[in-house]
Amino acid sequence: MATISRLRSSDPDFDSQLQRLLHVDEEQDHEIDSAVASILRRIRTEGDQALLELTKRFDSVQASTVVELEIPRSEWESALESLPAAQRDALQSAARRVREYHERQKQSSWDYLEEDGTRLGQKITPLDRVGLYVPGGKAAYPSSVLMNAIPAKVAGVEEVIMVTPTPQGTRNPLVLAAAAISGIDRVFAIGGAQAVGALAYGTATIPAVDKIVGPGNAYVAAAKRRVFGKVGIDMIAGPSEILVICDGSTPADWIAMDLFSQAEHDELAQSILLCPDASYLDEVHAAIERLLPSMPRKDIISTSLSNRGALIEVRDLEQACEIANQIAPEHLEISTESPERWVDHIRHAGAIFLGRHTSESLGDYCAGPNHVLPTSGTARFSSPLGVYDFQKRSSIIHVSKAGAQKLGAIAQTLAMGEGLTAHAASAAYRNEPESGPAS
Ligand code: HSO
Ligand code: ZN
Repeated sequence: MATISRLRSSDPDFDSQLQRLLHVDEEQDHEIDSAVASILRRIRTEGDQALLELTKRFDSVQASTVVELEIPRSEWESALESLPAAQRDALQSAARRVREYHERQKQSSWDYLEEDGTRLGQKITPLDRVGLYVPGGKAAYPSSVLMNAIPAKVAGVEEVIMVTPTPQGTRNPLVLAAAAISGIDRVFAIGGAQAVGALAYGTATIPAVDKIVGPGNAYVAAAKRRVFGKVGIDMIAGPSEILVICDGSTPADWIAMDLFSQAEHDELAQSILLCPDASYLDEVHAAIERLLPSMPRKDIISTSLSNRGALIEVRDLEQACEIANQIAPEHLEISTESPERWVDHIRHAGAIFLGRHTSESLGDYCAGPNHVLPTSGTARFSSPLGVYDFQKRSSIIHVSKAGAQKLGAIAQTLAMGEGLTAHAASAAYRNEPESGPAS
């Protein structure tokens, strides 16, 4: 039987109860980190040979060269063809919708001309090469392949290299099919910290990438943290979260199932409901108890709900929005009449789902927006994964002869103030009215 906490925002110690509920143990495991450090060192110094040995040790995959660990495109294409038609069509529709949404995120270069002929601008360039980590085992989500690879390809990334562990040589056909439709360029059957190291440093066979994205276990996360700086990384994803604000007008079963939908990801996932109506909270509570026994992942759901879930009675929907901002959830459902009314009140959430027909699960798979979202309150300062994560900006500065007079005077003064005379002289050379070429 699932127990889920019932809280009331009017309780005198509500704030501390909420803090306890939101607390995530962020302490990093030193044993994992030092194991990862030595794996990365080996990959950096021994390259392919270390990758082969570690892949044999951790995945029981025996190969004599890393070349054998590349999964050829023909295999992903036949994985796609062998899928039941409904699966293939669903993946393709999802990919199309995700692509259409992300096309709109493309940034463009811009510039402007000043009166004296100086031109300033910003040039947008896609990253050259990106690595995508796809976990093996229970969290191998083909939908995450689409959500990571499509924005990279829309951004114009030349080469996206996917790595995925294949324990005992077992390859996941849905993941390979997703690679085939999302524009991935190469796939290697490697995983763990050793795969992250191979992508970051490059080996004789694995090309070094500029950025590594995609979720992974604690070893993968520790490896990403360690290679950050040598390459870019995406955010380190925490457990999934859903926060529902409901006015009590949505069928209780629907909301119970929305809470389950994130709880089923992980024992540490977080599902919270905020509602001003206590009797509606009773209804949802009853729906949870009634529906849970029929869920195949009932053990995970029930652990997640009892450890980190809550049904919270709030004063009104305004207060619900304030609490939502405090939590800054990964996913926020506003399941009320006229949900648009509340959007202006929300400042911190990874994705906002409006209205009773918008279940969060639609966003996980196929609505179009990205499902890689900031977790653990990081929506206060970060955003969904998008095309902009695979594009970078260069500043463009083209100063005219007249502009050099004006800017030179400013720069010289500031440079002298900093005691940097070469800076000042370099500006001054161009600051002599009759000197130098015309443009
Ligand atoms: N809700 C997850 C993404 C996902 N859901 C993948 C189903 N498959 C991200 O928080
Ligand atoms: Zn999900």
